[in-house]
Amino acid sequence: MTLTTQIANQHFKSCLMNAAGVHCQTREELNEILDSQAATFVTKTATSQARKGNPEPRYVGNLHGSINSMGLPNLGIDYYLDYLSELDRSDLFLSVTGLSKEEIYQVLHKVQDASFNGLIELNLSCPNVVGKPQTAYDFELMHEILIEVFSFVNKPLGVKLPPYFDLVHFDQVAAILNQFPLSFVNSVNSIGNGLWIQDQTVAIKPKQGFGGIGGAAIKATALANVHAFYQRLNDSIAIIGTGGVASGRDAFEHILCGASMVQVGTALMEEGPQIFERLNQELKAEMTSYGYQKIEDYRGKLQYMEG
Ligand code: RRO
Repeated sequence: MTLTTQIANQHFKSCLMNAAGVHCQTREELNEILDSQAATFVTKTATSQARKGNPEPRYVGNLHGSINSMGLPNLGIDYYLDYLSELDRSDLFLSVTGLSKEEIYQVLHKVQDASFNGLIELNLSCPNVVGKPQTAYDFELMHEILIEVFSFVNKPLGVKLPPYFDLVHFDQVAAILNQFPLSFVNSVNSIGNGLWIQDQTVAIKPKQGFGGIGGAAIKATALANVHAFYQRLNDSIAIIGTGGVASGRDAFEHILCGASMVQVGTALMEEGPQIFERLNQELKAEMTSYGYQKIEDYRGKLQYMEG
């Protein structure tokens, strides 16, 4: 029995890791993920300069779901590149973005020129920056950004996408993504601009309470996005499944839908890095009950009903 998996020629001892934004802002938090039974880590999404993010409270959650409007708090791209160059490992993920396309290019030029030799996750789907739309909902802009990015980045790079809800949108997005040598696509980021109400008041302060929804509440949407892209993307583009994973069974379903790696956000926030021990054990038990020995025995083999 093994949970090993592969993305962009990198081998991982497990298929479970953190989702960007959760337990990954400081080197101390990232070290704790490395010390856990997670396969690897992805950093908090880094911008060109450090950011404090939105006013608090900006996250509320439990095991049923979460709402956040963190506003991209991070220590700046130089901090993460320094830390990653000390680690000098090719199996770590660095998440990056910018508040404009020019900033995205600036950050990625730095990453391309740095000694970093891991995987880049380009976040095109942050829902929480005041006045900034989610890039990946503007298909023309996303296309333009990817043309420029792949003109100078030759390190393994994938994109973090927001959830889509219409089958035509999956067709349109996949037609764009298939034009590029992407190493992976990560579906999904939080569902943007939900509202969570406690008593008579919004649960978080920024943006009059509007924020990204995560956790169990979004699992069905996440599974649909993973499978829709699995059906449409070139085989060379791996899929990372994110959304609503709090048990081994949840991870099993993401893999059945086509995910090669599964990320954990809300449940990691609630339980801490020891969650990976439980999830690895539960996923192995789920696989044993179906007679599967490895991820590739069932990845993408979701069954449909006849007729
Ligand atoms: O920092 C955030 O507010 C945030 C980001 Br960058 C993201 O990509 N997804 C999210 O739910 N929150």
